Amino acid sequence: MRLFDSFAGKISGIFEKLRRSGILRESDVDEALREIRIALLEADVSLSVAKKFVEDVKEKAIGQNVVKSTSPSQTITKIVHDHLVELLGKSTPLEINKKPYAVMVVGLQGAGKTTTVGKLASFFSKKSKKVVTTSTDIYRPAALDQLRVLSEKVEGTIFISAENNISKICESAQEAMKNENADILIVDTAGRLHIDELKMNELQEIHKIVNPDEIFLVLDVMTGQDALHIAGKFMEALPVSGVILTRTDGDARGGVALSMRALTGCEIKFLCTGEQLTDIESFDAEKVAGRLLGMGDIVSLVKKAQENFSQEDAEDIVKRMQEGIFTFDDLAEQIEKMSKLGGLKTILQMLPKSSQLENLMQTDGISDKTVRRNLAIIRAMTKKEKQNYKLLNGSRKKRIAAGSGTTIQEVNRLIKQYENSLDFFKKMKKSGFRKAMFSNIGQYENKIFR
Ligand SMILES: Nc1nc2c(ncn2[C@@H]2O[C@H](COP(=O)(O)OP(=O)(O)O)[C@@H](O)[C@H]2O)c(=O)[nH]1
Ligand SMILES: [Mg+2]
Repeated sequence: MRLFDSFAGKISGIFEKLRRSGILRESDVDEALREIRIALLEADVSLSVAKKFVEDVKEKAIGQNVVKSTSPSQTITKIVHDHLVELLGKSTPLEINKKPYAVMVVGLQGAGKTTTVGKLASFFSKKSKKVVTTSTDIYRPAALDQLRVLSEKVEGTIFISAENNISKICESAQEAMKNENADILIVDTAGRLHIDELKMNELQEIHKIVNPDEIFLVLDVMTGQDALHIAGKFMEALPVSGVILTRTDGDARGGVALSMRALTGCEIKFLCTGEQLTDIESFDAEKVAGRLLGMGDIVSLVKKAQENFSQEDAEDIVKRMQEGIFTFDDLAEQIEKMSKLGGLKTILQMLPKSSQLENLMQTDGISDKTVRRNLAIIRAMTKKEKQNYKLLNGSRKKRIAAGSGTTIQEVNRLIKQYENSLDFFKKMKKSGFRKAMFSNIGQYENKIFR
């Protein structure tokens, strides 16, 4: 997620400086607070919010007598962390175990509603929920197809459509919920390019029929401060229960996320980080605050890994390795799973900021491009070759390079990586596998991808 990158860089820089300086004077703290204020303003946080934030931190710092405390830089880091959590706002967990559970998704056209409905279906489906999706966007037939296609990609999710009548659509979906014994209903709605053109009464009608447990407002962070204005308008018309921010992978600054709670009172529920179905994460103020302060985000990485790798998968790999049948096909599958985690960039971003990792990315050319090329090489192999890499002689390598649009050097490098990962796996004891995979994912990555 790039949303907070620049802000996080500045904030963690400020604290690194404090940590390095050891003894803190009152003036050091003041200087840090001044820098935090500037960083907030540069992140597009409104002046009033930035001012209040710094004043609150200062008051707390004086109250706790930071300068005289045993570890001043830690104390001030903790204070700022806690205030960031408060600023971002903790969100109440969704009660998705309630059955039936219904969600309505609203927002302007192009904000990312339909994509988000697909992502939510995927998110709930991973929690073993059976989902029904439907769309009341009767004005654009393409919108219905878009949601149908997305829904088909999510296991166990059923897309329901009906004739061009909003109440009929909602009723059909509710009927399907019963007939299919489904858990969660997600209703997509029509948007408009501008808030003033929006048919609020239509949304209110849908709200009345569906009686959803949550109304999620989808906002594109690229719209900047305007998003706050849009949120205000929606909140006047509907009991919006949470905000979902999309395009956090773009180059928007973090202002919307940092000001949403303070200025609208509305909770942020999810962050969307790309166009793929898996590019969604629950919003966790503690985690974001940790990320902002350069504490990394191992927790969410591990969570994501656990969602995508099952215990059975892990055991299956171990078994195959022990039997000596971990093939290139298995490697390809592992690589694909890694890219499901959001690609290498995302994974590296979630790890604590460290120049070592950044250097690795730049100098060793670990990139999603390399991953794709490696997959192409594996796909260009014959079945026999995938099962027994020792068959790969010069002429076969040449054919594979030509077939995958890569070079012999790249083919050789992949074979070397494969041998390395065989080694790596062999060294792992069965019981330690899952632990090693999840707690040490960065290292695992390097073995697989280098
Ligand atoms: N990069 C990026 N693109 C997104 C994200 N969410 C949605 N999109 C894209 O935004 C465009 C509009 O999304 P759509 O769901 O059709 O918006 P709607 O009009 O609100 O239903 C599509 O091309 C999506 O792929 C996101 O989090 N990141
Ligand atoms: Mg749509």
